[in-house]
Amino acid sequence: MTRIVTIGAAQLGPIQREHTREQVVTRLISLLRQAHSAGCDLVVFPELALTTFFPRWFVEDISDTDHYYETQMPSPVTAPLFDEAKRLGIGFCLGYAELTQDGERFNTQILVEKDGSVVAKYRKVHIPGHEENEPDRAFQHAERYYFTPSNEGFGVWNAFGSRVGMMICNDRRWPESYRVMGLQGVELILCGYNTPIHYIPDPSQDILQGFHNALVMQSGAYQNGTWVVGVAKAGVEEGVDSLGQSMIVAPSGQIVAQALTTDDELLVARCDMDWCQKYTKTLFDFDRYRRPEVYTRITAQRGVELD
Ligand code: CDT
Repeated sequence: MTRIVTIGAAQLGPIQREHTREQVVTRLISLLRQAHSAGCDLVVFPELALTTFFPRWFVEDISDTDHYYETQMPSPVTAPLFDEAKRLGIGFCLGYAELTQDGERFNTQILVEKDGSVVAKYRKVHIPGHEENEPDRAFQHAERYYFTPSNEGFGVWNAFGSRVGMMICNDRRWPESYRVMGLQGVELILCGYNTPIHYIPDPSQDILQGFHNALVMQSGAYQNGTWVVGVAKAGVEEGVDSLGQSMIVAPSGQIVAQALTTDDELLVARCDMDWCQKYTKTLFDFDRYRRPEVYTRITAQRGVELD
């Protein structure tokens, strides 16, 4: 018997600064309904899916940006999304900026089951960019100012009849993210992203953004025998061109669906969770072949040591 989860990767086009949450939630519900019509069990939305990518601006007083953060989930404005998903019997994964009651700020993603219950919350571990204002840049990437890196790590949960994990954007570039979940038997990794095509510290990478996006998710999938669903917020947002190329990657590392536009677009794939075992029980049988005793540097040190 096969375990099929039909997954919709719900790429979003740009969200401009003047767009309201209500307008955005209407777009999310439209994609949700398309996914339901296509027979999806689960819809995956991007990182920071409710607002424009606000870390591209620096403000002196961070509390001036509180309106970009959610203090509860569901909130009154996102409740229609939760209600419609429950009515349709479809699950979803949603990225948003979270402001806790203790005043902590996280880049967060939640997983909601078909019955409307929140299965899991993941907070971004690898926070890229810079902490300080860098006024000479064409645009900021001040995620390290706006978000605390989570110490909660990468969990894996039983949901949708499979083992599901989450990561957010820059996490997908780090092999450790996938492997920590691989070691918990992950079968499906859900990842939202916002990736500006212009990489200011080294513009020679601009032309490679699409290649690197595919490279990391395809290798992470293959090396851990897992499905990976990468979903972009794409297109020109507030003058910044962001990568689309949302994709669904099989445990073989093959891309089975890929976005063709940089707009709101749904891609759908029937994902057989039993395909994972073709890799995790053979070439990547961790129990048989891994050598953790010689990998101790991975957790013992952060940067490069020459001695
Ligand atoms: N959102 C996010 O993590 N974006 C980064 C951009 C590169 S670092 C400035 C990414 O890894 O795609």
